Order: sequence, then C-alpha cells, then structure tokens
Amino acid sequence: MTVDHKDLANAIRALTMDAVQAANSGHPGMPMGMADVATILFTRFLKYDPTAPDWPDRDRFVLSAGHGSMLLYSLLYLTGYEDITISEIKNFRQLGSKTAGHPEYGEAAGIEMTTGPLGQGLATAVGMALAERMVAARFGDDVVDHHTYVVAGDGDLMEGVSHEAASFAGHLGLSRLIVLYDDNNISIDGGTGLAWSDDVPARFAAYGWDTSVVDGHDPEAVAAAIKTAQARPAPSLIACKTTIAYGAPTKAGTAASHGAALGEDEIKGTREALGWPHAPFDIPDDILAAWRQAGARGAADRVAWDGRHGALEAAVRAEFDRAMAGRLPDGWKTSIEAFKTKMIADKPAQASRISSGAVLEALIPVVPETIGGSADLTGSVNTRVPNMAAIEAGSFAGRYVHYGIREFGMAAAMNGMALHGGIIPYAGTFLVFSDYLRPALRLSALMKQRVIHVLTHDSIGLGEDGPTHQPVEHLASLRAIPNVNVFRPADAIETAECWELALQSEDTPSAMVLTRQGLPAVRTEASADNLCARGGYVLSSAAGAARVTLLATGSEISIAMDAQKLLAADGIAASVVSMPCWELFDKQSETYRKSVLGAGTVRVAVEAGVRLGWDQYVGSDGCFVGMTGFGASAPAKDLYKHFNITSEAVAQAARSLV
Ligand SMILES: Cc1ncc(C[n+]2csc(CCOP(=O)(O)OP(=O)(O)O)c2C)c(N)n1
Repeated sequence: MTVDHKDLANAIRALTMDAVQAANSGHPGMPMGMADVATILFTRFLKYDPTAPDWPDRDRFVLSAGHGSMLLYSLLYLTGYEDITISEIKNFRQLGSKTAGHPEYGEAAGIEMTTGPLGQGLATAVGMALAERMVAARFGDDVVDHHTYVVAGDGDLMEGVSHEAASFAGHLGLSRLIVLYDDNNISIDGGTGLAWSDDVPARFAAYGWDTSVVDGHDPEAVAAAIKTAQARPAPSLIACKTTIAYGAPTKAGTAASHGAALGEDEIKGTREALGWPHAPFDIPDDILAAWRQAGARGAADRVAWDGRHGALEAAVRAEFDRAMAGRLPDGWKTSIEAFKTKMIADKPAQASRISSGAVLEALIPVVPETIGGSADLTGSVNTRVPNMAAIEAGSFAGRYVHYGIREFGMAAAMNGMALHGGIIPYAGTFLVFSDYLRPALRLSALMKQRVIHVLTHDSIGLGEDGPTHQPVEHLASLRAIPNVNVFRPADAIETAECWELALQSEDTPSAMVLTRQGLPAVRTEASADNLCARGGYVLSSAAGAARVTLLATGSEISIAMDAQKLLAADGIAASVVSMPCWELFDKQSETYRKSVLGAGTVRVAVEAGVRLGWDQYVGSDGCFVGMTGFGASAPAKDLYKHFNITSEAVAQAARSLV
C-alpha cells in the first residue's frame, strides 16, 4: 500500500485521541485540527535531524498552543526522536513521563521550550528568530541559517503579549519567522465570536507582516503558503482555516473537543470517518516507516552543515562552539577583578544602577555573547555601554536591543534568545514594572534559562515619581518564584559580585535590583572571595559578643550600619548582615546560616519593602522595619523619614527587644 498524506496526518490524529482517552484528560481537538498543517511542515519544510536534536542550525519549532501537546509528542515519536517512544505516548500526562500535560523544556529532546501559558510561545519564538539573525551576523550564514516556525491558536493571538511580540517582529523584519495560525474559531467557552472579532490577517499586516489565508486541510495549499512565506522579506502569518477535532463525527468543530477525552463511542466513529481501522496506539509499519523517512530527510543537511562548521577557521569555530554551549570565555573575570580593585580604591558613593552600568562597561567587551537592552528606559537603567551598536531591521550585528515599551515581550524575547543559544541576554526596566514581565520570568525559571533582568528604581528611594513607581511588594513577589536569584546589592563591590554570580548562573534567571539614589560604599576592604556568593554574610561584626543581629539589603545597609553605631553608643553590640540574595543564602549549610544570623541574638531586619518573607530570618520574636503600604510622592530622604525607615527606628526596635 502506498502511504499518502492522509495516512500520515491520521497517524497524528489517532495517537492524539488514544493518548488523551487513556489519560482521560488532555486536549484532542487542536492536534486533530492541525494534523494536516503539521504533517506538511514536518515532512517537507522543517529542517531537523531527530538523531541530532541539538544541531545548532536546526529550524526551531514552537508549539505556542501548548495545550495541544499531543501534536508535538506525536510528531517527535513519528519522526524518530529517541526520547519519545510509544510507551511515553501511552503514558501521556502520567508522573515521570516525558509527555507532560504541556510540553516541558528539558523533558525530551525536540521540545524547544515550555508552552501552555498562551501567547508566550509566539513571543519567545520572536526572540529565537532575532537570536538567529544576531548569531548569524556574528558567525556567518554558513553556520547559522534557519527558520523559526510557530503553531499558534486563537488564544495565543488574543493574549496581549502577542501584540507586543508581533509588533516587535514586524518592526525588525524577522523574515525567518513563520506563524501557522490555527484559525478554527473555537476556544473553551465556545465560538471565538463570544469575545473576539479581530481581523487577524489585517492586524498582522498592520504590523508589517506578510499574511495569507489557506484551507488548513488542503496539503498543497498549506505547502504553497509556507513556500511563499519563506521567500518573503517580512515575518509571515499563515491563517490556516481548520476544523477542531477534524474527523470526530459529533464533536468536530465544537468546543466539546477542546479539552476533554472524546469518549469511546466518538473515537470509534472517528476511526470510521477517517478510515483508520487500526488498534489504539498501533501505527502500521508502512506509515511509521514513511514518517521515519521524513524524519531522516534532514540528516544530509546536517552532515553538510558539519562540513561547513568544520571548515570554519579554528578560532572562529571554537568561539562559536563556546558561545552555543553557554560557556563563559576564559579570563572573563580579569576585567571584573580589576574593576573591584578600582572600586576598593575609589570607594564611590553612587547609586547601584550607576555601579551596574560601570560593571557592564568592564564586562561587555570581554563577554561578546552578552546582548543588552531595555524597555525604553536605557538612560535610567544603565544597560547600554559605549560602543554598543543598536540592533535594527536588516542590521543585526549590534549588541543592544531597543525593545520599546513592551516589558513582557522583552522578557519573553530574552527567553527565546537564551533558548536559541549563543546569547546571554540582559535588559532593564523599573522594578515596579517587573509585574508586566513576570509571566516570562516565571517561564525562564521553569526552563532554567540564564536571563538577567536589570530592575532599577527599587523602592521609595526613587522619590518624587510617587507610589505608582515605588515598588513595595515586588521584592517579596520576585523572591516567591522558585529558581530566580533576586540580587539586591548594597554598593559597587556587591554590584560587581552579583553580576559575576548572575553571569555564572547557567540554570537560573537573575533579577538585579538596583537603586536610583546614591549609596555610600560599605565594602571598603578587598576580599579574594565573592562574599555575595553565599547570599548573606556578616558585613560588620559586633564589637564584642553580639546581642543584636541587624539584617538588611541594598540601600538599607547603610541604615543598619548607622543603627549599629547608635546601639554601640548605648553599649549594645550588634552585627550587620548583608543579605543580597536570599536564594543563595538558603542554599548554605545550616551551620553557616546560623553563624551569620547569630546564636542567641535578637534580630531586626530593615528593607524598604513589605515584611513578607523576613520572618524566616528574624524569627518570631524579631522585628522588621519597612513598608506597610504604598509610598508617596516626595524627595527620598523625606520619605524614609515619613515611613520611619531610619537608623533610629532600627536602633529603637533593637533596644525594645534586648
Ligand atoms: C495565559 C493563559 N490563559 C488561559 C489558559 C487556559 N486555556 C488553555 S487553552 C485555552 C483556549 C485556547 O483557545 P484556542 O487557542 O482557540 O485553542 P483551541 O480551542 O483551538 O484548541 C485557554 C483559555 C492558558 N493556557 N493560558
């Protein structure tokens, strides 16, 4: 029997409905509707090699509609990715399987990112497509020359972040980005018309995209549209008109097939309608062989690429391999060490955002894969250093990205750059606006990506801009996300140390939380060790046996130091502990943590934010000096006094406890 397109696509449909039925949960509709489109993409266009899933020049495929995970798992199994076996498909959504409810990065080769939070797949793919152009600009089209394909649904395109991301991609003319839009008019509540009447192609055309509309069940029409899209000088959106749960006799075209198993009777009827008589999970040999043959298509390309890669000048090849592997260059610490030596000598009193800019001046030239940016606050967040050219449409050799006022899009794009490889992205906005990017930071943490957020204007200390701009709950809220290092350095030396740690945190995103206002130098003696590496340390020991431990971060360190003096005048010995990174401190041994927090001392913490989280360090009988509500508009020094975040308040709290 000759295997035709219908057989190939029906294999996806069958695996999907059987896996969802076996799990008795999942989303059969979308994979069944997009099976034709995906088959065309994976058998004729996508450049990949299942035997070399990390091949740097592979096309990236992002399933933005992550609820349709069975589409991706079916494709990975059928094309021959080792990680996804038929037993993994049978174990869909079960504990310990690689086939989680939504695709999870790192669970199986071929999953380019974690998807499920709608809109983020598309926004992350924009970062991948940008990274492709940037890494190509650095190393040449011979080794970097691929596309980024996205399958996105109505939900992805309704989400706000899709607007930010699509607008940004259109502006940059990311022509190798091709979005296959599952235009099925159905979401969970029913028809999309309940809440949506956008003209999607017109919307994307307005962003500067190339657009087309095709029958998503006509293989040749889909193929022709992809071919055309590849040749266009703009990113492309192909609206594929599909029927959700194509083939299901009563549920096709209805929301009933979106997110629940079809049921035995409906599956029986679907098998008949599709002409698929095979048993559950049984893919006939000839159909599987045809799929595996499609999966083997890319091997020749990959071997040819190996040749071109091998022909690179040795030093260039080594640099390409290093950057793609995410290894920092040899000797990168030399410049930061020199910077620290200078800071110990100069003892500058300056805002930590200024210190951060100065650290970057030392780092950027020696770590060429760092790519900076900001959401239209460059002069405030100090993320751009001299000689950093801006990225523009058609000109991708620069090191600086103007993301525009698109915090969420920026953070998602940085995830995409980090996932693509060859780039360490960092970019800035105000700490208070970290709320706008938080969902992407959460995914970064979940995917274990090295993405660095520069978050300045970190408290009431920013002053006159007032409560809309003064973060209060943000430190607590960022600290609540697992696997995010929240750094709040106190001076130039701590800022340098925290940057060093952020760059080395290969599996953890970082938030560099920095002040607008000037800060005195508190680390005035050279140290061979990076003291911030332990997250918290005794910055100033008590004179004699400590009765009080004062805990603080960032700008409140100097308040704690002054309080220490006030207490000393009263004969109360206190130590000051700097805690620039709780997450790293929590990883230290109990002995170390106890030695820093002090045995038998009373503890007072001071931070210009809310108390949440500090009780674990100050204990049930400790005190906290900080904010209890929103800030106000006034000069910073008046605000600290007004909200009673002062050395006298800290000293008084300590006196009341001893
Ligand atoms: C940010 C976000 N909000 C809500 C959801 C829950 N959710 C999952 S799928 C879906 C509907 C998506 O509709 P559509 O993209 O049209 O998918 P289809 O019904 O065609 O499968 C919703 C609301 C989600 N996954 N992410």
